[in-house]
Amino acid sequence: CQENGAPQLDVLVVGAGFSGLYQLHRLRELGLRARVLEACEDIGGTWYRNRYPGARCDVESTSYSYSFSPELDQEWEWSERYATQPEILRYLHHVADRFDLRKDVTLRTRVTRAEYDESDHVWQVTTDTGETVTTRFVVLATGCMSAVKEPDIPGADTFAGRALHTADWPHEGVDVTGRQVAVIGTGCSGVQAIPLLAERAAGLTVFQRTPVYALPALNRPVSAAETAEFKARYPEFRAAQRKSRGGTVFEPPTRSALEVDEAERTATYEAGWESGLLSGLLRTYTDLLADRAANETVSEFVRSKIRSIVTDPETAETLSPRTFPFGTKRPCLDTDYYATYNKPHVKLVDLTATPIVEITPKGVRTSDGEHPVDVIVFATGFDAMTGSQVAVDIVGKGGTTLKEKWATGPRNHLGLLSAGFPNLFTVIGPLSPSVLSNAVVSIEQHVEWITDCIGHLSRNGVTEIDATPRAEEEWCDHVADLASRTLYPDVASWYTGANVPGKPRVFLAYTGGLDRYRAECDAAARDGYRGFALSGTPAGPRL
Ligand code: NA7
Repeated sequence: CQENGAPQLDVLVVGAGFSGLYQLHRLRELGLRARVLEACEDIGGTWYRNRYPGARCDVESTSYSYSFSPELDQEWEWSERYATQPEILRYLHHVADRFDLRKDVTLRTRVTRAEYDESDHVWQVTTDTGETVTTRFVVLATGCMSAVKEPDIPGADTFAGRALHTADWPHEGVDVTGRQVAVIGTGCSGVQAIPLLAERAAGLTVFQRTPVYALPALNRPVSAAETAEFKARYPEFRAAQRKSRGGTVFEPPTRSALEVDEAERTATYEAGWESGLLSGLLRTYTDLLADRAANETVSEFVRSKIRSIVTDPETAETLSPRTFPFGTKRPCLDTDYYATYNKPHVKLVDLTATPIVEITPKGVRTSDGEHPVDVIVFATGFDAMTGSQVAVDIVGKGGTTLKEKWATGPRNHLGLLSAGFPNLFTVIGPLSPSVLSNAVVSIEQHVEWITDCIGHLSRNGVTEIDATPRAEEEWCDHVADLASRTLYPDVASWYTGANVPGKPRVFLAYTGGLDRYRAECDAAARDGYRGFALSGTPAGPRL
């Protein structure tokens, strides 16, 4: 209950995945009243919901894990180079138990609305369980890939068999043994699921609209000796990770792909391919994401690999991306993806030649006929980056909703606060490096900045922080300017919002690197939260 006009909570955190759990831990250290609301039945966020066969991280486990606790680094052991979804979920449960986080997490509670009270500088938050909470600050830890993109295909609800989305897979699993299975979508989720579904299904038909570039993961168990060796250098590794450009540690390239001869380039790409790393190829030359001719050298290298793995030349060609440069849509890390198409019971349907007309009760109808199946797996992706935020009815100053404000694309300052929506922070949201970096490293950077900020405001009696319109405009221009120097914005992808019909076409991430971004955020804080208007008692610095 509220006493003397004080809000019930200092901070309400929305979402109990990697972001929300760490945010709660940090806020506790400040001695603040913080609580997490989570829509799902359990903690884990992305790693709770994406339980499809083959779901695993495509960043190495030792790197895709929290760095804030040296003790945690020492006690946790990863069993594989790339952890599976169940192992990552076990890790998050371990973290929740170890730091006693669960008691402040309320599950099965979806935040549906948040309205800012301009006179009291608090948010009134409403949930689908009928609860209303008054809180000074809100942190949206709702994830970049949590708003599922429902299949925009006519008749999708008429299918008489089993229909599933990769991001909403049943806990008990789905046995496809002996069944005819369709997969629609060949992004990272489809690429991971297809080889495993093919192992059990009697027949697998993959409906591909756009082929992807997939690189071999070369996943393997981690030996006890490797674990011991890694643990010994964890402190040094974590420090380097924090300083890095994308949250993974490597020596940045210094040369253009066009500066070297073909033999040298091919040898370099071979080494990148054999590294089993998502960025193994992109880290070879400076201009792969900035120059089409340079990029074509690596794009063609991957196509040559596809041709060397897939035995049927026509299938190999259909699987070869030709409409966008390598890396401008998110590459995938695979285990046996291309080789799966060599199996006689696996069929590839090229939707550019024969588009889907509708889903029928029996299966999928394309322009050349019906494909009867027992199970349809929609691997159709997400309303990425902004979907989970605009799904909440967020009402800011003057009664404007975030959805209205972002109708032509997201706007905020430093990816952290959107002008007119004070005291509402976002973790790894749009216009931050988020999806172009190791997400956990970005999450820690955001959470730590937000925690320091809230601590500063609390200590100084400041009750409201808002992005200034001018700083916001400059930030949006800066993000767009950096993106315009790359090949990213011209490509239809979820990075540009192009995968969701009607979504404005804006490049959604900061391409300047996590190191530079971190420096910009730190400098703003150091300069008394430059670019933000602080008010309350006593009034804080203003722009
Ligand atoms: P993605 O990468 O958005 O992939 C979705 C796939 O589904 C992609 O191949 C789409 O083709 C395809 N798609 C979407 N709608 C349709 C329709 N209506 N018909 C046919 N095909 C369709 O999502 P993922 O879940 O695989 O991966 C998301 C991210 O999660 C991933 O990048 C990692 O960061 C983790 P399109 O390319 O739009 O032609």
